[in-house]
Amino acid sequence: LSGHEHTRTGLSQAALKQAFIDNLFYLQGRFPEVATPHDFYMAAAYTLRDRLLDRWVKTARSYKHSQARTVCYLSAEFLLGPHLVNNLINLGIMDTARAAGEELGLDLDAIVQEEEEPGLGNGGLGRLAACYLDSLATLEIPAIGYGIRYEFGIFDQTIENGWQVEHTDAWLRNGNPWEIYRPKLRFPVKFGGHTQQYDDDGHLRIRWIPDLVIEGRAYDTPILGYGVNNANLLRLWSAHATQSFNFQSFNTGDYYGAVRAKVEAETISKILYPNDEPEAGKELRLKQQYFFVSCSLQDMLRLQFNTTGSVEKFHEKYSVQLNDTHPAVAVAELMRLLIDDYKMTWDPAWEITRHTFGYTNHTLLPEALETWSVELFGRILPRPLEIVYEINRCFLDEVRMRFLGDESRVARMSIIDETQGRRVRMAHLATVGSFAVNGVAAMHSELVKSTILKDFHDLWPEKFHNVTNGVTPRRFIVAANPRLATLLTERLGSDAWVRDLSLLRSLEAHADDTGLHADWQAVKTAAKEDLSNWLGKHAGVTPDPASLFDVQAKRIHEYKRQHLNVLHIVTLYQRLKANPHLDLPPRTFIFGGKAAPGYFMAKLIIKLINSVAEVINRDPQINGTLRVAFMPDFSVKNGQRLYPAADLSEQISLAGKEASGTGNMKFSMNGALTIGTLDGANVEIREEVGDENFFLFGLTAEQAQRHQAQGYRPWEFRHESEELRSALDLIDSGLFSHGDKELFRPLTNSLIQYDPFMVLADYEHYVSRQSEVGHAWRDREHWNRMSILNVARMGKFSSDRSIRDYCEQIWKVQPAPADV
Ligand code: 26Q
Repeated sequence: LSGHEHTRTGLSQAALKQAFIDNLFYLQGRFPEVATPHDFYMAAAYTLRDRLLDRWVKTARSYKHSQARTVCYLSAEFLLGPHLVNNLINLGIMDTARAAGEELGLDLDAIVQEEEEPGLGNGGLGRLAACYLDSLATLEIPAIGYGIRYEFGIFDQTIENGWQVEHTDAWLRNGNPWEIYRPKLRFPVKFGGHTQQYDDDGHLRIRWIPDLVIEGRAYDTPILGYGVNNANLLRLWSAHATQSFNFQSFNTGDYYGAVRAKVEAETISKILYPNDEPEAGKELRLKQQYFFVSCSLQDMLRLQFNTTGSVEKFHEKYSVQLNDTHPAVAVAELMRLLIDDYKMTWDPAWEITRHTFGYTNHTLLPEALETWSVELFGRILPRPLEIVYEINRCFLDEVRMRFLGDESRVARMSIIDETQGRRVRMAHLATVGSFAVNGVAAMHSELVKSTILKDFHDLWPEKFHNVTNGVTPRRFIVAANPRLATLLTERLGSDAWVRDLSLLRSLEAHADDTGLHADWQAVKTAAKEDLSNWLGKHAGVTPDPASLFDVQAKRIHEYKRQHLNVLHIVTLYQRLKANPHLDLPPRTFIFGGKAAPGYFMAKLIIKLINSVAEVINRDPQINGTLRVAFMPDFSVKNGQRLYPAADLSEQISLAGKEASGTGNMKFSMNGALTIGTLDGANVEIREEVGDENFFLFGLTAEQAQRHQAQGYRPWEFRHESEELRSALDLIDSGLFSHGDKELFRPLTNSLIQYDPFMVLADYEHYVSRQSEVGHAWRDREHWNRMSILNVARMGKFSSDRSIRDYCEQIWKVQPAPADV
């Protein structure tokens, strides 16, 4: 090791190798000869961690000195994906680490594969939070992510007999080298009980007497930016019984009571709810939300108080973003902390609060708007409920003043919905308590203003913004598709595109370069071979890499319309059976995605996909022209296998239902063409890549709405299309279910009678667009050109652009480079 280089911080091959061997010995207690793959992984992780900590400590010092304004991103989910590979990339030592490994006879890729990913999220919303952490650090923005350290993340999925089976995700079982436990950072959180007034030196104040106090403990994970020294903080809270509570019970002899209380307390951060829609009345979920919000706000207030001696300028120090309504109780909690703990009066507390929060909406589906019954809310959080009432009283006075005599508007806008029992509308609380509200794609933001929050837009038009989602190219190109990354860097003459994705635009000039075409196709084929081998081992299907890989990977939901995709597959199957000489290009249909464990229809869709796969894949007449594969356990890690290998990306939700989508961006960045509706960010992707490089189909949101309003009659579409009728009939015939004609009836019946997401209305257009996809695929040169242009024009969809938008439009924060 050269003199100035330190084993714990150096980035040279020699330093990495030395650190790795040291860590293997001193942390895992192993010589290389007897170490397991897991030991190697841990040694590598600790080697990286030391390097992160060095930057992290220095970043914290820089931020403190510069007194920088700080973004706090509050999210019930952070779907981080594996850390090791991302940290290697962001430190810029991928190649050095690989060489260091080779010196020791170790394969870095195998070590990377050992990592168990933290699956602390359901899907898009949680993954978005993780992309934003990466971009915040890369852009050198002082930021803290706050969330919950779930002991069990999203379940692992296997497929058994075609059905989804859920398994607990014990991601912490082998330890987590990326986090640091902060035993001194703990905050009490109250639950239940009642409130009482008391006289505090002539001031009338409220005291909350809880019947349970739980302690939140901090676990910190450093989040390093790409090619910079800034490392930000992700702080996740874990719930524990307070010591005093514990001893109290113990002293009175109630040992079992004490243990029960401990178990009850720890339940709060035990498990991530595996639904990506609210489930009604789940008390534990409300406790989780309040728990992490209260800890996070106490943490911020403490810091502010300790550094400035007051909390009066809290909103100047912090910009707090609410990732959907899950943390919206923060509006009431900040008021409570300012008034009850920091002894402020209502008006100044409200001034601070309404200048602190921004709220991001992620859904328009009415059934996915979060509400809590007043009864439950008040039982768990009596003091916050009083504050919600008071916020609402002041707010409704403002509405009445502005819209004289319009009591129906007052009822519509109230934070308390009185129409279906009394319920707290979390989106209204978030909107009233925030200085900015944004949707996650241009079209979605417009729909927010014209539908669910229309009344609020009438009142405060200037509050409403759009920030189109983005994804990090570090994970979704560099880590997921190293071959493509190498090719791009080679062709552009520099890797600057990794931090400025708009630079990919210069590829446009090479869109017809035959040399590039050959390399492009080789990169894609290699990724398809990798995926094919993986599917062979884990899905029992080994697709032909020469076939068109047609991929739909996302949570299983009726609005996302995986069943529309299935109807197309069944249609092709019938065409081929009727005409065995039909000249169809070979296609492999690949699905991936989890269903909420209680969502019957979604689980039936998984069963249908696997049942159709079973029949088609072993039909000798089909002879491999069509193949269907279900990738089990779609996760961040498995997504990284999928995106690089896709030729075609399925983004086929009913227009107006998908707020943004982010998978659409990940596929496109990796050279897949999109077949999609005018929904969410598809609209903007099509705008960027050009209509001629995008397979558009389907109703517009407006048309869909009009149809619904005029009385949509799905059965008419069934009558009018011979092919649609026979596809539905074939599913009902029992062919795919070993003769069981009833198995899929709930699905086909729902389609024919109600079809809430207008699958049948869009079927014909979808199928005909799919034929055009087939034709386009035959002209491989033209296809490659379209694929290159897709990648070249994806600059807008880097999460760096999204974060810049948030910084400028909403948070008003500036970069603060960390000095080393
Ligand atoms: C709420 C209350 C109780 C239980 C569960 C929930 C819950 C959990 C997760 C509600 C919603 C979610 C997740 C929603 C989500 O992932 N939405 C997606 O967000 C993406 C990022 O903005 C968008 O791209 C997708 O369009 C949107 O569906």
